[in-house]
Amino acid sequence: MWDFPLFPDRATAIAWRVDAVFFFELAICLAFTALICFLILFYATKYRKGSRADRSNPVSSNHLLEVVWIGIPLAISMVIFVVGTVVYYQMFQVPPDAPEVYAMGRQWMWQIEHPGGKREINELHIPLGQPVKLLLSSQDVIHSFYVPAFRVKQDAVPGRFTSMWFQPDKVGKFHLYCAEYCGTKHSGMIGWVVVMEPADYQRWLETGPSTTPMATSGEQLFKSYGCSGCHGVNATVRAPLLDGVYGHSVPLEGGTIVTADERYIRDSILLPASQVVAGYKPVMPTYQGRIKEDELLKIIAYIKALGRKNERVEK
Ligand code: HEC
Ligand SMILES: [Cu+2]
Repeated sequence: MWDFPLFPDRATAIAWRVDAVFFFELAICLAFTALICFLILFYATKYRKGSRADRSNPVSSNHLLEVVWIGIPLAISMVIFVVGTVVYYQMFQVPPDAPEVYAMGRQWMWQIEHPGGKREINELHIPLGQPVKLLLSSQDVIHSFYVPAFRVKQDAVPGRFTSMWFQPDKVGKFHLYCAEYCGTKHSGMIGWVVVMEPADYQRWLETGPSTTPMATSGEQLFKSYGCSGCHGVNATVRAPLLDGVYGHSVPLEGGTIVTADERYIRDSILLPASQVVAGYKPVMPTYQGRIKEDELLKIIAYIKALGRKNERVEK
């Protein structure tokens, strides 16, 4: 069978909106292409050699005409800007209740870890009709998480977190690509996003070997790396308790106030001297190069879980 789809599947609500922006801009381009072709033919005919068109008194300036050809393109480009911005905001405003899945890019695969600790490689299983937030990171070079059927794409950058979200509205298997040239086997860095009925998804989560939730593994690492020696309740070093830090504002030495998101916690661990909490001494050692990327994700998941349990406490 001759099967040549011009467009990939549309499996999220945003997919239609992205396509609508595309078709809208395409329509504008086509309209102007048609207009220009028409004018070329029209004037080429009218002023062809030997025609009796009036060539006396050529127009040298026409203010009305200039206002029109500046005004109309300006109005059109502002409309394109507004339409694009609206869709962009919809794409990047993550619903607050979306569960977080970690996706780590490395040469040349996607390692996925669900909050419950279930892991997969080059496959992401998600339930139908529910928003999912992906927290992206990279162990080596820049990768890019790209699901054409969802019309979303986001870089995974070493040394920091980026995030994306989507809400699938179609059951099925959809291509997952790395969309950033990342070395020899970049083209092999592909996989599937599998959208399942919520009940099937629940069953899928429960199959396979039992898993340790990320936050639990994180707690163990928190102890084995000696974090608890300073941040624990009974520590002798004066360090902030981390309970409740996630999602709250932190006053820093120097007067600025930041919100403790994943990025802040990550920087606090890898580059502690860059952001020192007000009232504390910069005694925390850097863990750059000592903690592996996937371990870091677990420690962060642990600190975030602390944040949900308790309100911020002072020590
Ligand atoms: C030698 C003691 C010490 C150790 C070990 C230590 N920290 Fe810290 N940590 C501190 C101190 C002191 C601060 C506050 C000053 C600053 O921001 O650097 C801090 C700040 C932080 C912050 C920011 C807290 C806030 O309230 O904003 C985080 C997050 C953090 N540490 C996580 C960790 C993790 C994770 C580990 C283990 C991998 C760790 N720390 C190991 C002493 C320590
Ligand atoms: Cu890649």
